[in-house]
Amino acid sequence: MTQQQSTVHEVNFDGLVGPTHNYAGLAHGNVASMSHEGLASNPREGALQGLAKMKSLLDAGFMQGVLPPQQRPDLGALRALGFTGSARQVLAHAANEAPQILRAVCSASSMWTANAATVSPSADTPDGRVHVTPANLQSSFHRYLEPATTARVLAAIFRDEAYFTHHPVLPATPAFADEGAANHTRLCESHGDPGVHLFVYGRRAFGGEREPARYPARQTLEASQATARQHGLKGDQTIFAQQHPDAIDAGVFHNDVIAVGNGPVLLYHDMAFLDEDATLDAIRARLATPLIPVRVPSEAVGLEDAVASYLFNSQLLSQPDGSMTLVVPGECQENEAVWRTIQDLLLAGYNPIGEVMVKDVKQSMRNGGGPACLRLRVVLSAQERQALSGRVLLDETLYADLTAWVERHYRDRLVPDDLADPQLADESLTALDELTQLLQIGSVYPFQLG
Ligand code: SUG
Repeated sequence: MTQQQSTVHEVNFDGLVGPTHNYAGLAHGNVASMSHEGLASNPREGALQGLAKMKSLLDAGFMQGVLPPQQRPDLGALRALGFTGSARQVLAHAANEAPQILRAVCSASSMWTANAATVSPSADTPDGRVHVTPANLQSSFHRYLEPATTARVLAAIFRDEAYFTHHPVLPATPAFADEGAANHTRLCESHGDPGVHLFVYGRRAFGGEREPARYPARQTLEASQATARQHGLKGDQTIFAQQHPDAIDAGVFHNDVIAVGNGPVLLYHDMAFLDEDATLDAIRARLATPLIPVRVPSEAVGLEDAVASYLFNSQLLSQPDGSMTLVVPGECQENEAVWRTIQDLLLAGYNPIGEVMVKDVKQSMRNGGGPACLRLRVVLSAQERQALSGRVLLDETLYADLTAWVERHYRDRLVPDDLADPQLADESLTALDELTQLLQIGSVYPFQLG
């Protein structure tokens, strides 16, 4: 490793849980979202749980970034759908005529930043810049509302054109259904080394393979290939593997619900890929260092337990000594088979996973978002970190400021009926206006009320 490579680190950019966080049952095929519809949420607790996770990782020596939530309710979307009048009238009409639409435009789903974009580090791209493609999230209406603001936020933070290249969102149509980094894993020796990119897709738009029967496949091969092309990744740097359709039908709506990779380690369930052997062979053929597959068989953890516990939606993070820390949600500790499997992984000598951290992100988990959903991984060199705009890298002061901001502005209880309350829209707007100043990211929101 060269001197320059050793200053390269992965920065996890976690999404802040927004002030309208609620349980609207919006995500078909996401078992947690479907089963918690209508439950009272606690946005304040959700945001504080997210911040506490970020803070523990910072304290453990990892680099941590933060991404802002989006402006909700999205009044612009309601107006585009024909609701007219003042903000108050628009909200009232939507609540009366189309409560499902109102719920969708209030979702705080941008917290799951693993779906914000696909990012390739500069070590892998032909122009030596970090490449970013915001995901179109066209599979659901509430998430389709995110990309325009996501693109503005990412462009504001990764602004310096000498280091960062931004690509257009892929055409928002089923053929190019894209859910971002949740279906993209970079494997390498260490983060500064060139890596290979494992893109996992749920279906092919143009032809042929098996598809899930019960739930939608949210990522197409064509979308993954287009992203790889945009980033200039070549055939010897990419693997395109189909996710097992039976896993999608069991509630595994993204690959990051059934596999996680870091460095040369791929932790995965035996039902992750339709063709497990071919997938591993293709990775081995391209990876410059020996792959360390950590396979969890169905006999140890069934698909249902994998989905309920989110074992694979853990973060796998590199320590300076080469060992790795697994950051799992609290639900893993409550599941006997899963907890036993984690203990076995820690004791096994063949993999570098040496430590487990358990984090409580229940508010997010009830909508199907675990520790890994809440973060976008961006591998950055020292110069690239230096080139970031805004105050987005977490330190003690930013953590204190954000915690105080949440405590000032967030409610501790929301039920779907509260979403029509114009006061909630005002509160969110005030909170976000203050946040843009706190994070120094400029005007990234449409800020339309009135
Ligand atoms: O897209 N849930 C999100 C969870 C995303 C998790 N992300 C990753 N696995 N990377 C989704 O299904 C539920 C919202 C609601 O029902 O209110 C929701 O959108």
